[in-house]
Amino acid sequence: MNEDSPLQKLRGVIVSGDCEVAAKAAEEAVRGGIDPIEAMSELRKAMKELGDAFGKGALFLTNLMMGAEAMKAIMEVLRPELLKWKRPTKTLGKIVIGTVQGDIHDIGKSIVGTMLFASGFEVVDLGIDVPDEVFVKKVQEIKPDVLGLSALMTTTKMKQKDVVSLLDGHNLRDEVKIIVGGAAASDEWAREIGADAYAPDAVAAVATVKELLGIREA
Ligand code: B1M
Repeated sequence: MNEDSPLQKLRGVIVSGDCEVAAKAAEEAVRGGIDPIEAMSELRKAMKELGDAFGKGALFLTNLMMGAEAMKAIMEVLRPELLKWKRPTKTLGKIVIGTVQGDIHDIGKSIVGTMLFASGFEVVDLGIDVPDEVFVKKVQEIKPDVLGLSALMTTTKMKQKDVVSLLDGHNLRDEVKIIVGGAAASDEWAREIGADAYAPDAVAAVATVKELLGIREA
């Protein structure tokens, strides 16, 4: 990738963690006609590299936090671009989504929610660190077509399993499709815990939800 390309600049600001520069670089990239989906995919790689460096002890938690803030600043600019896709059609279905208990990672989950909304779904985002019982309560109250559980850590992915079991215990498992995602999840994990599907990223999440609901439109 060209070092001066808008995408490369955005990757650079994730590493430097400067929010102001991040927002300006994102605005410049949008003016230059950047593809927001491609940008999100590249920036996710940059976030992963940051996380890997942190995991190896080469970066501090502060670097991770600053990178996350820069990513959020970029998302504030890219989100309206994604929402431009939204067509005023009747809703394709209701989705309840949240990050499981004990986990405060919300960037990826929010991107998934935005993409689903932009694709025509009604989305209720329960936020982060959502207790198992709240997911169950919201399934009872809202009666969504799909419940989305995000988990980024190996420790918190167990909560995806707990929520599936709790829904089962309330005889609600057959009332809702369940999709899991986040860095800790996988296809195999989804099968193991009795979820209906796993999606590796936001684009796949939209396609998977449509598939689960038998929606064939493009
Ligand atoms: Co954290 N963190 N973090 N962190 N952090 C990870 C996850 C980690 C892999 C980094 C590392 O050490 N290599 C590691 C977990 C290790 C493990 O369990 N194996 C880790 C750790 C250890 C921690 C702390 C414990 C650190 C500490 O305090 N010592 C702590 C935990 C806090 C807690 O949750 N209780 C912590 C804190 C933080 C910050 C606050 C600094 C910050 C989060 C800020 C925020 O979200 N508001 C942060 C960040 C930024 C990361 C990394 C670097 C990046 C995550 C991210 O935003 N990626 C992450 C490294 C990594 O992911 N490899 C890491 C960008 C985002 C667009 O991608 O979230 O993957 P992602 O979402 C994608 C897909 O996964 C998918 O679609 C999204 C868009 O394409 N997807 C779904 C996500 N949810 C989905 C749901 C779906 C479908 C698809 O359906 C429902």
